[in-house]
Amino acid sequence: MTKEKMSGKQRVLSGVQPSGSLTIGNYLGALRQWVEEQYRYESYFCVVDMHAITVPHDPAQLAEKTREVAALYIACGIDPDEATIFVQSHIPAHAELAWILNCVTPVGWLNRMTQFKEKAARQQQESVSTGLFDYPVLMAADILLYQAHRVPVGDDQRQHLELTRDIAQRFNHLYGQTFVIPEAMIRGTAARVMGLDDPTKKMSKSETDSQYHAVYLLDSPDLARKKIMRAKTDSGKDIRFSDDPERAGVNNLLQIFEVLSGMESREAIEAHFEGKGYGHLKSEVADLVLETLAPIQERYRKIQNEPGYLDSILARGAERAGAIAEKTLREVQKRVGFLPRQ
Ligand code: ATP
Ligand code: LTN
Repeated sequence: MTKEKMSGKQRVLSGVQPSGSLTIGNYLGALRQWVEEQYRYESYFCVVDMHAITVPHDPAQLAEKTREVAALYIACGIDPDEATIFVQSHIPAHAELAWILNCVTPVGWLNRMTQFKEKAARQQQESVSTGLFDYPVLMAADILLYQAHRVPVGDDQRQHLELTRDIAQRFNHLYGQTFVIPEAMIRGTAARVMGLDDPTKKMSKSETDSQYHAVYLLDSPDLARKKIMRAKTDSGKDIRFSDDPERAGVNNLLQIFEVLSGMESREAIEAHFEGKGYGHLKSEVADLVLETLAPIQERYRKIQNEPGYLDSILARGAERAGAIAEKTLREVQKRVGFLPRQ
């Protein structure tokens, strides 16, 4: 009997690219939800190294970053006895399913993807890879292989999740009911944490132009505080939630505060800051961020100091994930009419 049938739980799958060091944006938008929901669902969390090579990368660093991201999943609170943690490239079925899904995905659908346009615009036109264009199909394969019902991600992944649903529906329509149609799980607050240096841009781990752009989960307390104290705000004084682009910096800090403080209402938060200045807001946000990072960093160090621990988790994860992925892939191959190997 499969684990799902035994547990009767729906499945969750999500992933992060090992394309840099994890930021508080990754934590607030994605990982925190994973941790909170891990016992309610049968959870699969992968480190998507195949996605990380869709833009120029440093091969000397990729394996190390892959281990760092996996260790941070555990350090942030993912329970490796409960959830399955694995590396995408360890499971060949991801690439194999992506190929088959490519053949049911109209190019027009991919042409609409805004993340591709943004990422492609940052590179020399001639060097933009086919892999970057095809990134969302690989992501669909990641999700559909595990028949995931729910996908906890940040707001920037909304469009990719819609595409995944469209691909699954099209496949089911063409070849018969095969895939679960997954739903995105996106938080209302801090689902899009903005850059501290430029609150009009999403905070992102691969952004390296300014050293004050992002707080990384492994930043020292001094550095993290310094970055927050320097966060770009406006020339106003009021500390209020707002959609005004001019006030995006303060709004960003307030959203981080809202999530980390656990205060029940926005009115209460605004009342808490009544009559206080931006410096005060920043300093309270910094306190909360440091309180959040301390236990994560402590657990991370413990994992680093235990030789073989992480590798054993990833080996076990590949075993469990591989079994489920293989089963879905066989079914898909049968449905599209491939001759089974004897
Ligand atoms: P890259 O800079 O390499 O594109 P990234 O920092 O945007 O990376 P991803 O690996 O693409 O991170 O995303 C991992 C998860 O973190 C996704 O669920 C994504 O939606 C979420 N996420 C990324 N950035 C933010 C952010 N600024 N705010 C909230 N969630 C985020
Ligand atoms: N594209 C995602 C990373 C990702 C992912 C996934 C997220 C790749 N495969 C499957 C959820 C489920 C991003 O965050 N940029």
